[in-house]
Amino acid sequence: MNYCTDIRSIFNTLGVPLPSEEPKGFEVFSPVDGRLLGQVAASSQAQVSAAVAVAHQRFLAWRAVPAPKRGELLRAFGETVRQHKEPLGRLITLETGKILQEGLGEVQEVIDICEFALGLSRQLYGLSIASERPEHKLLETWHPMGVVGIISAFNFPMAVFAWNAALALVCGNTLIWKPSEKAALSAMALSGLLLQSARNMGLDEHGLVAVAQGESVTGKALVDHPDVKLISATGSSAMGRSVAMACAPTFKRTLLELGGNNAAIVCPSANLELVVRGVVFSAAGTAGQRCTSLRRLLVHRSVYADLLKSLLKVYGSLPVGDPLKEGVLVGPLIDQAAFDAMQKALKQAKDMGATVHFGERLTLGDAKAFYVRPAIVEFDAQKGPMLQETFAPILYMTAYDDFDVAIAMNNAAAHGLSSSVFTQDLREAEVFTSALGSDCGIANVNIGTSGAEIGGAFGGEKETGGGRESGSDTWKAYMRRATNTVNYGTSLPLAQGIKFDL
Ligand code: UN1
Repeated sequence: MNYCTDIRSIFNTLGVPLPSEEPKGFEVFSPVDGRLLGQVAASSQAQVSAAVAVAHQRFLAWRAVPAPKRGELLRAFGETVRQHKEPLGRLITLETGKILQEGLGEVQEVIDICEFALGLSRQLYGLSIASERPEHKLLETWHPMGVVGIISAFNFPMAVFAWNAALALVCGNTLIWKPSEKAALSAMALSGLLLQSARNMGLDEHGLVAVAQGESVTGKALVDHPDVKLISATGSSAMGRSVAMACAPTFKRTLLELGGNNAAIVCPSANLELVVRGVVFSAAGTAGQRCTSLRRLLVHRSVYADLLKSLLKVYGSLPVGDPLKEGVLVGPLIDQAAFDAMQKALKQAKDMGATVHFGERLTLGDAKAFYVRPAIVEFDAQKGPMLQETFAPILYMTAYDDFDVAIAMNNAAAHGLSSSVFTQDLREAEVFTSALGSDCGIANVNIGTSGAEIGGAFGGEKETGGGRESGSDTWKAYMRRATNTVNYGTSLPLAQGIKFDL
């Protein structure tokens, strides 16, 4: 049996076939109870190469399809995903351990970006610019790039692919997707639905999207292939660095959305009830395994004790457990490595004199499932593990006295993804979101650091990689820009007034 019953029944409902023969690949386990979900065949380098060749051929035709027609594929795909929201959300939960509500929320992101891409398919516009020459027209036109390689992480196994795929397809590109080997089944399901949508519309689905399964060596085959024109990668900064270095010699385009060590500043005027809700969702939600998870809480000394008391009370009784069960708010960590990294950071903090609350393993279910009570760690200053991103539910807390110092502390992290300020003081809110404030790609006011909508550009600065995905004008990253100067006169005046008479 290659796949467990739950997985077979989900794929059955979706109408996506599972490979029938015994794949000799890697195993995918559920963090929920440690059980084997399935075995997936890893793609060889030759298979990746062959898939890129097919995707390149398909691109040559796809780029000629009018963008609003390409948009219809995203409309169909979005509708199919909407119909299957529940089993898809369940699959995400089984494979990543995030609670079902969050699994469903992730599927909603897929639906939302498809709708966004459909609208966008009629708005891929360029500029017309005043030419300095008589009877000349100066234009910007946007064109598809070719095969786009998408590398995604385990923690958002569907939404991150969809942000990239929806825009890249509407822009006229074709795709090869290298998902995390920990979330291989979500990738099979979602890519299967995309192909199914294309087929149902009477489109040739071959080459529109292919999945390259496996570990980083599979990703490398994709990154190194000369016919892959853009690599959009989501994951750790270490992974992003190796992608960037591999792409540098040929100047291959990259779009990097890497980690975050996100902070929130709590000011004296903040509504503490709202702070607690925002902080707990961002810090403990998804078991601290979002790139946008809140990791550092910088609290004005005047409200520190009150806030700590409320947070300890909530953390002490947070429902941790089976993520499919209603009422549970925190599921398991993805695997033992995540648990070990968390315990290592907590030990390091303790050794440095920090006060550690909670963070212990909870014995729920199988020995191979890693459930923890999210931790709160009090430091007297920002230091040690507080300045590292540990992909686990650890909330570091420290007090500040001066708002400008708090902003400097926010900006002292190596990453620059998300940040927020909780305040009722207009000046503090404005400063935080101004050039003098947060240096992150996301700077929020009176909400947590996680849970962004798809309509905005998503990504960040510094070791977060600089790329932007999802909404706003990020579609431009999936196209190449051409400047066109058209002479509709009968003479040849040169720019800058240069005389070059023959
Ligand atoms: C991620 O963790 O890689 O803003 C993406 C959020 C989600 C996406 C997170 N919409 O938290």
